[in-house]
Amino acid sequence: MTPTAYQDTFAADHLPPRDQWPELINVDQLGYPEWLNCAEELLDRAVAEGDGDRLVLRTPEYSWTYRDLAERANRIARVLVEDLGLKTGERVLLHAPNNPMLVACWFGIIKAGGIVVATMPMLRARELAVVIEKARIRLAFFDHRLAAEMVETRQRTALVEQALAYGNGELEAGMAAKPAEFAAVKTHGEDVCLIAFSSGTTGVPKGTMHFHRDVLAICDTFSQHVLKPRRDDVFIGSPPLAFTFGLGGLVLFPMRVRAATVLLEKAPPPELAKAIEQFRPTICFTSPTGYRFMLEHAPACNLSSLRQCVSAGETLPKATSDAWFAKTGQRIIDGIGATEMLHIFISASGDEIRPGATGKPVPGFEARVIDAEGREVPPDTIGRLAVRGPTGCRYLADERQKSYVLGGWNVTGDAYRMDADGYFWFQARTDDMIVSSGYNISGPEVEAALLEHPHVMECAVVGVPDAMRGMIVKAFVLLRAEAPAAGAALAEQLQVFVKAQIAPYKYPRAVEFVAALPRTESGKVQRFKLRQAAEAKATKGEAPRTN
Ligand code: 3UK
Repeated sequence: MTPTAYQDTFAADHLPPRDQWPELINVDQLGYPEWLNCAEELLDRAVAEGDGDRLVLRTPEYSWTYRDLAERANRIARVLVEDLGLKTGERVLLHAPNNPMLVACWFGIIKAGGIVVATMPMLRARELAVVIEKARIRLAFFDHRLAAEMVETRQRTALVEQALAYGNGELEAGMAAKPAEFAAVKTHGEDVCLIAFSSGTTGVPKGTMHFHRDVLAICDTFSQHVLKPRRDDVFIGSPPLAFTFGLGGLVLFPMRVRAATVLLEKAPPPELAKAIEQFRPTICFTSPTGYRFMLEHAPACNLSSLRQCVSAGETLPKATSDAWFAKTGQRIIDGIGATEMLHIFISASGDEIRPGATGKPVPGFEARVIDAEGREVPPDTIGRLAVRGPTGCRYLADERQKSYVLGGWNVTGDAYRMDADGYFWFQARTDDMIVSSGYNISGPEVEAALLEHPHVMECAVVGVPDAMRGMIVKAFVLLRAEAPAAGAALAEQLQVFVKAQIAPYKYPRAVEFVAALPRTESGKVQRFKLRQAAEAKATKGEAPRTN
């Protein structure tokens, strides 16, 4: 049984059995005390150590200092404890775009000994209800502009007893009646403080449970050793704080070094590029698509303030890395992370970057490539990625724990190759590998080749059923604005181009031009949707075009 300081033991009671946990390594090296409240560590300590007047959160309209944030978090903690009867260990839902009050709620909940369950602002009532039921949530804070969705959510589930809106004065009125001080609840380093739902590309969402200690661990591994932020850095980026990529990159990493962060409620690439020009941040977190679209739609924007750019969520193709380098002189830091691991565990920065490769295990983590039986394979062999470190997968009451953790290693569902120098090269999601005429083909490798073509803006490559070959490679292509008209001639041009870049058997035998690719809220291409669409077409007797 995990030691817990909590009155409500739901989280501890629903951790997977110990023998299903991944092996946690290098925890002691992090040197954390046994009792630890991560909100106190990241926020109260900043104020206590004299950094209360430093700016921490900036928006296009206003800025908050560390003290402003701490005072708001304290008042929110008091509302939770004194008005809403929060028991320690209770889960609190957050539903809002990236803004300072969302961050204040995050810290308020954790200071009060609650557990944060943050949800992407675009989630609808049906999806919110699933999260609420799974994490047994009684209390919610939300941005008042999302009120309609919250009303509908509460019609679907009766669990939420109190939902307070902010931005319209409701939560603010409760806060105004409270003093600005609140002593953080003494929590254990292994108490759960965060349940992050995996964006997953398919299936029922999985809640991943993370400890107070884990929140600091991601700051003191990837951020400290690979990103290397400084006190005077200004962070910016697009991922929602409900996505742990965004939480780390836009809140935890800056605050660990007392830096500042620019929060944008909506950050599609053109807006992100404009905000970079306006705020002159030094560190940017976004997706590969974010970088590609910034180049396409904001070529004239001044991005010269950036000194570190981080990409995650999907593989960063060499073509994107090169194009960004040509425009900004910056090599993007690619990093693979997962909700289960909380943040990035393989990456590289500076001179260590090899464009096209993800990088090497982040200090504190170990990674290897394994075969179907779980044995490590020799270098340059494609297999399944397995990783372990101070953080790891602990699903909330989910059978899938047994398939994610094998022999103490976290198996992420990614096919990878490690080269002789120890660099890890992403191949595909394991279930996205295409087998055609007996060949194993990685969709993202074909995508990387297509992206080298000047007319290709975005693309996704999947396997679709084919009577002759079992499966054929099909590319869905989104063209650049200045590309010639979509049609058979251009499709053939792309096919010839791919054959010249990579082994010809990998070329897309079918090419379909599309106006957009289906994506998850965290920005990942939903290849299963493309496969389903292609299969539906095939069964309707509409054969995919083959050349
Ligand atoms: C894929 C990548 C290739 C990969 C995440 C940074 O993406 C994050 O978490 P999710 O749970 O998805 C995990 C899966 O996404 N992936 C992520 N990064 C890369 N594939 N190259 C990459 N650089 O399939 C992985 O298993 O949504 C990323 C930090 C925190 C995160 N939660």
